[in-house]
Amino acid sequence: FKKHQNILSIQSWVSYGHVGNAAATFPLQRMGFNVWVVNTVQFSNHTGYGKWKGMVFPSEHVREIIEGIAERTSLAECDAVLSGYMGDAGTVAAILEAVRRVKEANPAALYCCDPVMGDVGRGIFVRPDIPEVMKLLAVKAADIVTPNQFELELLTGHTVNTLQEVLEAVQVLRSQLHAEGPRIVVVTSLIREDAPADHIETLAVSDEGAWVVQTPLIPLDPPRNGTGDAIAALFLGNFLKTRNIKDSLENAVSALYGLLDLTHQMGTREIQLVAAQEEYVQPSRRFEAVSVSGNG
Ligand code: PXL
Repeated sequence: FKKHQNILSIQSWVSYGHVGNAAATFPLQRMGFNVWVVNTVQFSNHTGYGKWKGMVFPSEHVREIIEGIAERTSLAECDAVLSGYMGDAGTVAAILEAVRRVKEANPAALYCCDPVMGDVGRGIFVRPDIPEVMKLLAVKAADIVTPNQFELELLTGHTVNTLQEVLEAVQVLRSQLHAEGPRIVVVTSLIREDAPADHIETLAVSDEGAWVVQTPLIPLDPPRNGTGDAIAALFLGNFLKTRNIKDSLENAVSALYGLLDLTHQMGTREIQLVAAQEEYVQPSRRFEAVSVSGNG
């Protein structure tokens, strides 16, 4: 037997549809990970519908659940912490406390912060005090961050229209990450003026280099929520398995493409998270990452 790895995933929960933990947990489980799921909110559905029921959990609730986990098992068993949609700005402190405790018990554990704040076209969709704490606290503790293009601009204050500008903004962001970690930045939903217009890109940068994958733009109207949450989970899962940033990027992007292609074919408002399960382990179409440098 190879023992499974454990991921502590702290994000939103929705009952209907797939965003937050309801988008991240199943792909990770399908990949063979054990997920310790902690929910920051419980909503009926994602906020993209404009209406939802349910509540944001106070940060004490998040803290208490993590304390309960620590009473059952050693946090040394935790291989990574993944955070996403926070709900309440105070939740950041509870998450960082969890990251500190996990790393104390297991210094090799990674913290992957998906800085969920908004998207192009929709603007900021979290509480107005979240971006500040995300920038000042969460990102600084992170080993891996997975902003979309909008969030990269928000975190760095840089506008990014070209590959050169993206790489510059990524370096600014990387300099803010946890200094002892691998300092990986993954930029999702990247659309720049110096790339083919019918494609969308995902970029991954670490000390080892920078890689980009282009995938055909799938017409998703209305936009499908949860894709960012799914790719953050898929990247982290693949990185925990391979420790190779290029392979992880290719696997995660190929899996997400399969998921979105199926969703497009089925024509559903929600992503086809369950039906696409094979894509997470064996993507039907493989996309290759190419190495990029600062000069384009
Ligand atoms: O996909 C990000 C996200 C996560 N969680 C909740 C959301 C959204 C985006 O709409 O509403 C609850």
